[in-house]
Amino acid sequence: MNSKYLQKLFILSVVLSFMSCKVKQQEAPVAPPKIVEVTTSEINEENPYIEELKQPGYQTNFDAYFKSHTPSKVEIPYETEEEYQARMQWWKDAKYGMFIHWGLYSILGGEYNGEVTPKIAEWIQNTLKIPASEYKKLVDQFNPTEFDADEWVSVAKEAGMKYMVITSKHHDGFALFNSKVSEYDVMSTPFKRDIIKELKEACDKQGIKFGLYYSHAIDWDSPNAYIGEGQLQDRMNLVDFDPSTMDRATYLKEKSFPQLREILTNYGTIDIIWFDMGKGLDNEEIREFVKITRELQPNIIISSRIGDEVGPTSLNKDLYFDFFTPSDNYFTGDDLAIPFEMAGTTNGSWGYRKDDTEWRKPLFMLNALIASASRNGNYLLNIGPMANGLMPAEPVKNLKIAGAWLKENGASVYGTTPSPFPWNYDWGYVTEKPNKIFLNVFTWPKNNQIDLNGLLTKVDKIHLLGSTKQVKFKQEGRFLTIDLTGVERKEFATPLVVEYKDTKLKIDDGISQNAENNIRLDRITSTYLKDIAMSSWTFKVHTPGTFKINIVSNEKGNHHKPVWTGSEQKGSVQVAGKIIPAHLKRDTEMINPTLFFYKEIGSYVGEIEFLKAGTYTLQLKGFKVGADKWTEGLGLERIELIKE
Ligand code: JFZ
Repeated sequence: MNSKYLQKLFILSVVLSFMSCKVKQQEAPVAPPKIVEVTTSEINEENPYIEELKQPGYQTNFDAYFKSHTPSKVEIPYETEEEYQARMQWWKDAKYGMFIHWGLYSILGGEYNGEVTPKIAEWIQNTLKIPASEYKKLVDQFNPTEFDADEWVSVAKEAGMKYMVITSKHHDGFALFNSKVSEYDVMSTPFKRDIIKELKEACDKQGIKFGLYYSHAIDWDSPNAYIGEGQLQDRMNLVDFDPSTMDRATYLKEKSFPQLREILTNYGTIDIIWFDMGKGLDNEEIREFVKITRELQPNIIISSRIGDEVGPTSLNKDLYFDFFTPSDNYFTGDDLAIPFEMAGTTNGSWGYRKDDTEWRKPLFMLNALIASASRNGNYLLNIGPMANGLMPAEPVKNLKIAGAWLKENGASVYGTTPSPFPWNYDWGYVTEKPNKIFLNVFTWPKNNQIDLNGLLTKVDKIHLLGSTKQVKFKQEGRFLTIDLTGVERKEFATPLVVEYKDTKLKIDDGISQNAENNIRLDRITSTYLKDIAMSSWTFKVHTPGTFKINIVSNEKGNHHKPVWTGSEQKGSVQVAGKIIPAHLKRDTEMINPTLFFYKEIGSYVGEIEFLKAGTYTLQLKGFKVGADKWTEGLGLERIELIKE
């Protein structure tokens, strides 16, 4: 799923670190894995962890769930599949949007009375347990005299973004729009200007689609915004209100539903409604939100966080949403039957945070965007403007740099469909348009050669996007190799256009060795049996030999405190009649170019010899795999078989 920066270096370092046994100073030297010879019948033995997996509380695997249960479209009773696709078309073509988190919390910038919040800035009221009566005093300070809607929209435009989604009301309950329903709104501030109205007009003027975030379930200003028991309690305002007397029906009736009506009535067409943190609402309540939304804005696009924010629980027959919102800042690369939108931050917070200057670079922005596009997803990149109405300068600069690349090379991103290949490549990402595929090369191959195994369609010509100069290539069977010698290399990514005359692209989707004889087994090409925690791949070997086995997995969890769960499970790799114990260690670490906060960990587990050409099956057994950052299990990316 990710372009592999330093891929070669990575492989080299795996090999070197293993050879020199210098994995980590603190740890004991690595003993060579014990390889057990078994007969074929033994390979299908019961998984040793099966009992553990049967324990109550074991979660359904997220990815397995999607692969087997996602219907081909979101089932909204009032429209056909074709109507759904037509309604989604602009959004699917757009690929890239600007998220804006702005509100009273922007005044605090992550600090209240000298105390710095340890969590995301817009949660400060909740995290630092600020009483509502105190927090509300910020209303008198909200006076963003520098705010200029046209300026914000032109930043989005220059960044190459096609839509904007802004917090009309976040969890604190404060509305950035003129609300008759609640006085806790922008009209009660010294500023007294309807920010939503101004932004909507500016977006219309500059041709940017306009969406609204609305915190429909959480509201720290309402004495009745009850969410639920257990961990969900933390999402409520327990400083001022007592959950035992909260009545959610009253909150919904008095604030959430009527405010939703306001924002969907008073500003003309709203293109997206970004509900968030809907976990805790029941199906009837969610249905009511859908009903109001569709009644007032029939063509609007609804986020999946109208229900449970990450999950499978809302994916039943009563689907209420149009696109899936995975966990923030996390890209799983799953090929879902419905499009997804990865929401990400430019630093570590959504709302403005003055102490966080670790800004995402243009390369990361482009990487996340194009990785998403190649797997049927959009990228909604956030910016948290300051209380004076200006956006922080550095992320704006970075957005514009990425935007300049898009201006020149955007044809390889906008309006494309996802990669036709089920697997990923080391050098970058594939997108498609009629009669052509685009290869965005992020990692320039050391040998100047691009491997595109799997393509059967006869290629007509290959050229750099925006140039007619032909690039040399060789096509033999399923192997297309492109010679990059002398090809102009662009900053960040170099988009190549592979053109063909066939109307339909022919792909050999069987996994095989690549042009360098290595084998790449991506998680997204695996068959995963969650009950026995087994991932398996079947692939062809045409050039036999000895291969090093390297398991690559991602850190996961909270982006401020990523964890790596690789060492928590024990299992084995079974391939070519051998069982190789797999006790994963942090042998190598590299930056995951798409995940930003989360490192990619390489674990060397041993080697395997394929004596002759043929079809083989590799099974990774004993590892629960949960690709999403909150699901339990290994954040498996891929297994690499590197030919010696
Ligand atoms: C939610 C909000 O609480 C947050 O303030 C921000 O608006 C963000 C866009 O959405 O936070 C979440 C919701 C879901 C996950 C993480 C943060 N998640 O599933 O990983």
